[in-house]
Amino acid sequence: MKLIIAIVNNDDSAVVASALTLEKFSVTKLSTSGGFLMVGNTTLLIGAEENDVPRVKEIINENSRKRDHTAPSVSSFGRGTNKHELSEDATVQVGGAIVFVLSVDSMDKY
Ligand code: 2BA
Repeated sequence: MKLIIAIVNNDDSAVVASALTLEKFSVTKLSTSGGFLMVGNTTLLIGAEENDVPRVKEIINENSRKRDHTAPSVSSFGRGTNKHELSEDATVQVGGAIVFVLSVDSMDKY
């Protein structure tokens, strides 16, 4: 069994999750934030059999768009919590999706 961790844009998360559940994959959505832009994104947890991993990745890829995002970046400039020090604008390409695949020893449901 594998655990797929997918970080997707908030605007894509409902479509990605729906597409996965339509094909009978189970999904857990977590509200998360990126450490660089400090804006919200969505992390999906998907437990799946190893032979289903390519299809899960395909669904995520088909439903995740790349976007340019311009925002004041905090952490990349090593600055802390003083808002007056924060902003130098950064434009970065975000996504489509960041996908990690981890091996899972077991999954139990009690
Ligand atoms: P953020 O950390 O907010 O990063 C947003 C985008 O900013 C990234 O898009 C990337 O284009 C850029 N970026 C991130 N860190 C950077 C840095 N140190 N210097 C310059 N540019 C940087 P994506 O690569 O598509 O990542 C989207 C989100 O996925 C990230 O949001 C973060 O939440 C997550 N992520 C990406 N790579 C990760 C990793 N290796 N480990 C954990 N989370 C990751």
